[in-house]
Amino acid sequence: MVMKDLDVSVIQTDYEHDGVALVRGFLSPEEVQSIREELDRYIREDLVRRPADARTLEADGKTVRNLWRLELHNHYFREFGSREDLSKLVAPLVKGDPVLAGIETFNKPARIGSGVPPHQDNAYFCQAPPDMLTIWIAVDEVTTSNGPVTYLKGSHRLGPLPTRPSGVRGNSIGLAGMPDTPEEDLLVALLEPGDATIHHCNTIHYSAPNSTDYPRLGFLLVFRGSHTETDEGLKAAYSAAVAATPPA
Ligand SMILES: O=C(O)CCC(=O)C(=O)O
Repeated sequence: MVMKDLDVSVIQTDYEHDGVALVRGFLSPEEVQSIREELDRYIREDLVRRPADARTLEADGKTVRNLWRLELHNHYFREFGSREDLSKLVAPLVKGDPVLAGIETFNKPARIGSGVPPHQDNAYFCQAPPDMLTIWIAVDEVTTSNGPVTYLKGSHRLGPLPTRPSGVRGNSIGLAGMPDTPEEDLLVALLEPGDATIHHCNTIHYSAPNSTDYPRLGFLLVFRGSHTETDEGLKAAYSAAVAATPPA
């Protein structure tokens, strides 16, 4: 990422107004390649020695749907998440000192990649105030047919909405209902490798299964402001949902 080439004020304006900012060329092709190689190596060589909840598998029982907590399980990704340029970009968005809260993947493998039900991330993160975000970086090209993430622009202003357990492994809690949204308020994130979105933890989003022959790997970094605290009400709903459908 070359900070000086990113229009930080546009990112900030879009993020605050829409709850999601689209950033073209967030990472260079070399950075994307390096992430891809380390993910491949980690899955091939290390994952077997990590706890079961370091990943969620697809319905075939062997293909990775998600990797979780890479900042704990892998040195390369821990270092990546502590990059100063990231921290500088994120600080005004989380309204405080950024704390790295998670590094994960949504692999959406070819043909069997499952869908993600509509949700607000803060139903999982359970933080108050909701000064928390996700940077979603495309490792593969994201097309209309391999399961792009769709965001409801402005939905971060709705606050926490009613939830229900979804029964989906890796995404155990979803929205109880979807607000009516005009087409023009949907952002379908069609991305080239290295492009990214940055979304607020109350922005509603979802993605369809991948029935194409092309994988759609997303690499995610989650940050919060150091001032946020766990909201016990949100936590109780999340704990019940994740107990009903554990990630592994
Ligand atoms: O990658 C996806 O399909 C879903 C991503 C997601 O739920 C998230 O970024 O919080």
